This record gives sequence, structure tokens and C-alpha cells, in this order.
Amino acid sequence: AQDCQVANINVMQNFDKTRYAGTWYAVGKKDPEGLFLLDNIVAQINIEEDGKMTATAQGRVIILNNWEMCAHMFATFEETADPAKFKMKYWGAASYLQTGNDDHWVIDTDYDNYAVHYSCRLVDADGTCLDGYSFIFSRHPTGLRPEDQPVVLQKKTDLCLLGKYRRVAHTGFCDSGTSLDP
Ligand code: DAO
Repeated sequence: AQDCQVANINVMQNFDKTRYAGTWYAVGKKDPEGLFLLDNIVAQINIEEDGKMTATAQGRVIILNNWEMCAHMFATFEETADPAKFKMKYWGAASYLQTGNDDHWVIDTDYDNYAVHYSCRLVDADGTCLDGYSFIFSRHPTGLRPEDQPVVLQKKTDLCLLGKYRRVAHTGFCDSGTSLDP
């Protein structure tokens, strides 16, 4: 899968959404055009009683004219024939935040430490991705464990996105409430 064809991208085999549930810290991100979530991005994946996957997420955004805030987002996931490929509908807690319908593909995960996510929004006429984004998630806000870094590097390469990621900082910007209190 190094021909950069979206249709040929390998996703996680035997994906288990139950093990994917829980908190994921974005530690790396390849941005789409018109990026939205900047940093302090944390996703909480839930499995509802009916078995459906949902998520809440937060992240620092800048909207309108340089208004910086912490965006609170919600997402529902529709399953497809491939258990690692979802259709994600998302919206914000506030009406002026982004809404959308994106693919959510789990490329690789060990469930306990790292996950590589991919979403192509626009497939070009030649079958490559013209506009997409990808998150590198970690269970640890401090980043990836050294032993997971080569695995993730290989997946970035497979996605034809090597060198296109930036580090996602966690500074506590979206930690609610009492963080400024003594
Ligand atoms: O930040 O530019 C961007 C694209 C991301 C938009 C989707 C954010 C809301 C949903 C997050 C769910 C967990 C992955």
C-alpha cells in the first residue's frame, strides 16, 4: 500500500471498537485544508448500550476573528462493511463550531498505547487523497512510547503522509474549571 491510492490503504485487521474506547490524546496531526482543531486535542470514544460508537472531543480552536476557545465536539459513527472504517458525523456544542461528515479509519492500534487515524475528505481523479487529515493518538498525554515510534513512522509512510504531521501540544488549555485555582 505505498502507491498512495486511498482505495488501497490498509486498515486495522479485526478491529475491536470496545478496546478502542476510552481516552485518546492527539500527539500528532496532519491537518486538512482549513484546519480546525489546533492543539490540546483529546478524544473520548464511547460504546453506547446499543453497541454504537460515539465520541466527545475537545481542542483549542480559533474561530471568526482570532477568537481563541476550547471547542467541545460530539460525534456519532456509522459502521461499514469494514469494521475499522467508519463514517463520522460531528458537530460542536456551540452552533458556530464546525460540523461535518468525515471518514474515520483506524489504520493501526495496539489499543493500550497508540492509534493511527486517517480520514480522506477528497479523493483526486488519480485515486490519491487531495484533502485529508490524520491523527496520531496516544493513551499518554506525554506522547508515544519510544517502542511505538517506529510502528507509527511506518504507518505514516504507508499513508503517504510522512513529513506532513505536526506535534500536538497539551498545555492544559482545555482542562476545565479548577486548573487556575490554587
Ligand atoms: O481539525 O481540521 C480538523 C479536522 C478535524 C475535525 C473533526 C473534529 C471533531 C470530531 C472528533 C472525533 C474524534 C476523532
